[in-house]
Amino acid sequence: MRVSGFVVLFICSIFEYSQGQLVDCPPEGIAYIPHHECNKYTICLNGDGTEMECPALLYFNPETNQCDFPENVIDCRGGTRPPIITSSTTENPSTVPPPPGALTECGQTVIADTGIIQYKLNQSYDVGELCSFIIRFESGFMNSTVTLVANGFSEVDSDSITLLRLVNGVGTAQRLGHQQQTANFLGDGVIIIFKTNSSNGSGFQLHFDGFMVWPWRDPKPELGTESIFTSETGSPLPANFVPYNISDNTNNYFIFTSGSRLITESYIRLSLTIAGDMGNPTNACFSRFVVHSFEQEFERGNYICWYTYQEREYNFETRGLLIAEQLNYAYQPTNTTAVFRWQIG
Ligand SMILES: *[C@@H]1O[C@H](CO)[C@@H](O)[C@H](O)[C@H]1NC(C)=O
Ligand SMILES: *[C@@H]1O[C@H](CO)[C@@H](O)[C@H](O)[C@H]1NC(C)=O
Ligand SMILES: *[C@@H]1O[C@H](CO)[C@@H](O)[C@H](O)[C@H]1NC(C)=O
Ligand SMILES: *[C@@H]1O[C@H](CO)[C@@H](O)[C@H](O)[C@H]1NC(C)=O
Ligand SMILES: *[C@@H]1O[C@H](CO)[C@@H](O)[C@H](O)[C@H]1NC(C)=O
Ligand SMILES: CC(=O)N[C@H]1CO[C@H](CO)[C@@H](O)[C@@H]1O
Repeated sequence: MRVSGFVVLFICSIFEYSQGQLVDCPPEGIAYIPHHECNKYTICLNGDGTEMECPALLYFNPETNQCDFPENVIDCRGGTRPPIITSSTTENPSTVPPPPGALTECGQTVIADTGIIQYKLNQSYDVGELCSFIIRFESGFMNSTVTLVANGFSEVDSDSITLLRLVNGVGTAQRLGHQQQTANFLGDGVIIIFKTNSSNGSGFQLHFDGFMVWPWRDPKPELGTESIFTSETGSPLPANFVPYNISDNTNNYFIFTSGSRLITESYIRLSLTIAGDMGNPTNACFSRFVVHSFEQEFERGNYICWYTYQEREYNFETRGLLIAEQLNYAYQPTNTTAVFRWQIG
């Protein structure tokens, strides 16, 4: 999937000119305001307007707030529309419709280089909410920028987005929120976790945008499976691993949450039974399992690996979420299988 993203720059101007006329942004929330020139429009974000331009040959359609084919934009004739009168009180949506292709549901995973995640934008979130998304870059290893375009986080939830980059496993954590609106990293993908402390705020929209680091290299996406279990009841759950592949590393990621909503007084108990041979002749642990936990902060797990056939059970507990990863290192035969069991409460 490919979502043609647009980047909203935080330009500190309250007003934008539109054909000699001031565009008056509503003081709060998001609004899309059409322009006299049909291929332009203004995005207002909490009172700040940024003029945007549609991709070539498309016109902004105020009925859908999207760039559209000219034949669908009835108020435009010959590239212009009649002067626009805007009022700061007309645009005050209680929910903001997501852009096309945006991820909006907790637990979604996507394979794309560019896209939008919009969750409860201008809609209240709940106390202890927990929502995660997995992005794997379609073109493989990318230089990616994740930008928090809009958010209504309250002070106690000021840094409520955690990004975990994926690069041969779960890498370093970065926070996004009031302090920091942009993160730049190299990797094969990213896990995005939204976690709240209060019910005082509203959600967010973020954009991710990847660029090839080595454009001359063949695109080679990271292989593996990825799943977020938000409301599973069945246990045991066999892991659906992409098996060992002699020519490629395969990295499989599993995220467990107790529903999209964290039950703050409860723990998730996860047990992981691994059977097989991870083929680590030097104990280098290239092929391995790792279980990370996340309560307030991301806690890196220890490597689990061995080199002769074994069957072992591991138990983990968290009130936040658990991320289990299985890495199969190419050129090193493994034949592991794993079964997850869990209990909430
Ligand atoms: C990645 O992108 C950032 C921002 O565009 C840039 O500053 C940085 O040099 C890039 N890094 C690489 C390795 O291409
Ligand atoms: C929630 O509160 C805890 C404890 O005060 C704090 O450590 C954590 O950073 C807060 N989380 C967010 C998202 O602000
Ligand atoms: C919500 O905000 C109010 C102030 O606006 C504050 O008094 C209250 O403690 C906040 N509630 C939570 C759960 O953070
Ligand atoms: C193993 O990896 C190669 C190279 O990416 C791919 O063409 C092939 O389909 C993979 N085999 C399996 C069984 O996934
Ligand atoms: C796979 O597992 C079997 C035991 O079921 C073991 O005997 C065998 O050596 C393993 N094969 C590889 C390639 O690791
Ligand atoms: C549900 C919700 O939070 N609605 C808010 C959307 O934003 C406007 C201001 O732009 C608020 O007035 C609403 O309360």
